[in-house]
Amino acid sequence: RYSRDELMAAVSGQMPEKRWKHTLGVMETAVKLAERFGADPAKADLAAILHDVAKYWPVKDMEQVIRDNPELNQDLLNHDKQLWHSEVGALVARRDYGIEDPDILDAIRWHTSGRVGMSLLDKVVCLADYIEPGRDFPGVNNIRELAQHSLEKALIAGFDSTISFLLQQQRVIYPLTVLSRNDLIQHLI
Ligand code: DGI
Ligand code: FE
Ligand code: FE
Ligand code: FE
Repeated sequence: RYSRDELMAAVSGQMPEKRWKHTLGVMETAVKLAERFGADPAKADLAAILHDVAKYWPVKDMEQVIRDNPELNQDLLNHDKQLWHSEVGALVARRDYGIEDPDILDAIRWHTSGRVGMSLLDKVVCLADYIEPGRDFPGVNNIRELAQHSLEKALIAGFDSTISFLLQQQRVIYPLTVLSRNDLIQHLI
């Protein structure tokens, strides 16, 4: 059983200082968004601490975890390795760090691609990952402004920026990213 401090120490030891700084930014932002939009701030904090836990794992190790666990989306293996760390991270959070709360595990699992029918906590963590104070990409300030009043509109703008970037680079788009973005638009009121 890890305390929050032990969890932070264990996770920070698995990544370069720059990525840990990003994680601290996601924690701060996710808690604020949770308070603003009515998600559980304690769950947002824990999910943020762990969201990139597998980001620096060797590719072979991530691949093994995906192959050994048929409940993870095997289609990941046909797409960018950058997408693997979120589903792998959720498994690691449960297996190695004793996180059992399904809301927290889902928020970790879907923080990169989103999913169809994202929970409030999924949205908070995914958006915090886009707009934490250390992020600097074209359009990030517009997403930060949208996040003042609409979680969904901000997240759609986040996915749009990812998709536009991938299109511009003529890279493959992970279908679930598009499905998540469409689903958010279809549920806007
Ligand atoms: O782990 P982070 O860098 O904090 O952010 P993330 O978990 O959102 O990972 C985004 C990375 O995934 C980024 O390098 C772009 C890459 N990527 C490749 N194809 C796709 C993709 N991301 C999404 N959402 N959708 C894709 O199709
Ligand atoms: Fe990530
Ligand atoms: Fe993201
Ligand atoms: Fe991240």
